[in-house]
Amino acid sequence: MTRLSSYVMLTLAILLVSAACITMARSSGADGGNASFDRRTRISMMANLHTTEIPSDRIEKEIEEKTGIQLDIQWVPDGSYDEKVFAALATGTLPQVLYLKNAASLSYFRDEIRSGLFWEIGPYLDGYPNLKRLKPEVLRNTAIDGKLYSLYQERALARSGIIYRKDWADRLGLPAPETLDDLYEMLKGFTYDDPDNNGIDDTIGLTDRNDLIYGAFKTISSYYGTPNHWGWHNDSLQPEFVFPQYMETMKFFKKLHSEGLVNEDFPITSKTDQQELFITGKAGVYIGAMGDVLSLQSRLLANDPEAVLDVQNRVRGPEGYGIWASQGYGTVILFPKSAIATEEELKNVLSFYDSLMSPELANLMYWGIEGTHYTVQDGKAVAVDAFELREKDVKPYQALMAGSFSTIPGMLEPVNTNEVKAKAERLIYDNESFLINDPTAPLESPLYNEIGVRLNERMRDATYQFMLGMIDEKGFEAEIDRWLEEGGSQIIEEYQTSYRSTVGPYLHEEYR
Ligand SMILES: [Ca+2]
Repeated sequence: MTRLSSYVMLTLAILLVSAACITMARSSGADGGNASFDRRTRISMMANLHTTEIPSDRIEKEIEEKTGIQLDIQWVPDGSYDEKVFAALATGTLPQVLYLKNAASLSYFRDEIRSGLFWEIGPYLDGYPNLKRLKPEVLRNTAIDGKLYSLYQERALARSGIIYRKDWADRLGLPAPETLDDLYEMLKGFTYDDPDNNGIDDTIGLTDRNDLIYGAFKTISSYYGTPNHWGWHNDSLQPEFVFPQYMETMKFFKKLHSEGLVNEDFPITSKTDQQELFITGKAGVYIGAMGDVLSLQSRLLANDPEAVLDVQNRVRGPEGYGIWASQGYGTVILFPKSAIATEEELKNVLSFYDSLMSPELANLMYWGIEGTHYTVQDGKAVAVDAFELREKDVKPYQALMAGSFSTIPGMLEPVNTNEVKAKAERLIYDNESFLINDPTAPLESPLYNEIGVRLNERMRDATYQFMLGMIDEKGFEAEIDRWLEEGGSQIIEEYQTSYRSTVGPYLHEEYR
């Protein structure tokens, strides 16, 4: 059974207990399969609706006017999106353009894509001035067997960094942490040197939570130069936890824990509780998504109007700078062969997407109509203060975009009135100059798909046990041996095979 069919079974099971499956197709000429459908001037698509209301067609009409293409958009609510896609697949009624629900959906579709249901578009991209700006490292992550079948919706590649109490650091004469030693000294000072100056021993350095990826661990591991999920060692792909840098990261956390510089129960702390320690002035360093600084700041200021926050991303480790990269896409856009019959039609659709990636149309889709949905101030966009209007007219169309700010020069940046949030945005962009990519993102291991999550849970537990001092290095190595025996060796072998068979235009040596 393919992954998709097992997923369909699961989805059908969910459907049986689901009371209603509502779709919101606005039938503005829903003649997708009709002979009168002019494939040169009409494009049909199925798109994910993240808002509760049926969108207005104001932006749609503008796009049609500027591109000369009539759109048939079938909006499907996010909650029933996958079911609707599977139904269309099963009944052979896919539109010309299919947006998947999210990045994870792509893995369910791998077998269907391999079987030839969708156009391979990689060879065409260079012919389009805007489409060819899509990033190779992100395209690579969406490729299947080294071939590219989709355009992507952009997401920032690396959001992580350090958010810290600038007022505390200034009081103790500590600089912004530029090395792991600086960071350690800051955590120590924030714990033992009364950074809030109340004469009471009531603060700690780091607040962390029960998450090795989105908590502090993975970001610190990047500073140590640990590979992102998997890495190369002696011409072999290996999981991150066999690398010495991973061990160094665990030792760093073990030290923080044994010296009381982090909340003692961080392996079981929720995100809410982690943030609570920060916004109540009990902890001075938060490591994770730097964009969180805006909400952390507003909640902290409510408790302590004198508090000052700052953000930092460039922390130099033994191997220089590094930060783990996400896959860089929110979802992908596929082109079903059942609805696009010829290469000429495919080129017509790609040409439409090339137009959508022009600054004029990208701003229209992202911001709306100037004067109605936004204004321009010093070359930046300010959204009008009319949330419901923007939700109804504009927000649904953002989900139709290919690319975004980093791939469309001339797209209007938002005016950011909050200084530290604006800095966080700049540092998120700066992170892109020293990314650590996951080399297995475009690869496949059938056994990993089957048992990888369970196998890795044991390594996650072993990681916490090491940091809490419950097992030592030998104990951790024993866990690695067990991991190898219970399937890890085969997973390594399968990734090797997958790598050898997919080296292609989107899998250059340079990504190693
Ligand atoms: Ca104190």
